[in-house]
Amino acid sequence: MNTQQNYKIIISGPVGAGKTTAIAALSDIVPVRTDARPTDEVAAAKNATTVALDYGTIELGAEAKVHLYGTPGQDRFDFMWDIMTDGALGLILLMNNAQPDPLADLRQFLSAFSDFLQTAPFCVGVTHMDVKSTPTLEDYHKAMSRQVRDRVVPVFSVDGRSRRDVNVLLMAMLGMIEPRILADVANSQAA
Ligand SMILES: Nc1nc2c(ncn2[C@@H]2O[C@H](COP(=O)(O)OP(=O)(O)O)[C@@H](O)[C@H]2O)c(=O)[nH]1
Ligand SMILES: [Mg+2]
Repeated sequence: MNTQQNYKIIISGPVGAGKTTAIAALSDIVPVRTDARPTDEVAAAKNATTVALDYGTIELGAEAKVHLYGTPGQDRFDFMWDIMTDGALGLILLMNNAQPDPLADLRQFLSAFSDFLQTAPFCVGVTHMDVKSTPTLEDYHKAMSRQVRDRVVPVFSVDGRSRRDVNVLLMAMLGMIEPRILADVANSQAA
């Protein structure tokens, strides 16, 4: 009998935030990517961007498996976000601090996912802080307090290329979904 728990988690955020990189850093399998050469305005910013989605999995001992789905960053794919959040347990938002107005980006993503976030837990990872140190994590907390009430949202500085950093984010997410799972992970790592 297969009693493995499956956790579907979504990673979203603007183009260039580090979603594809983060999933690749974490995934046990070769992540599925659908990067393609963009033909629009994004081409100026990046050579390859995710037009559909990224997918990776992480085994947590024998008991649990995380399925990570990265959304396409471009606005014109936002119809997919509703489809992707179906059955998802939580959302990780990656924000690129090197962008001109990352707090505005955050607000935009909070509105786009507002239905899902009414019930689902989420946390924020701020990437590219090595490139630009402001806004600070406190600025993110303040910016969110207007849109998100009655809950504390964890905000971390993460380098999307660092497995360790991204793992902290994932563990925070899992801890919000099901605190018990963190004890299981700790036990299986100690074994
Ligand atoms: N300097 C720096 N580069 C990063 C960081 N996180 C990701 N990157 C790089 O940013 C670029 C865009 O990342 P990508 O995963 O393609 O972003 P996506 O559009 O969200 O999927 C890649 O070259 C990454 O290696 C970070 O924290 N600092
Ligand atoms: Mg990508």
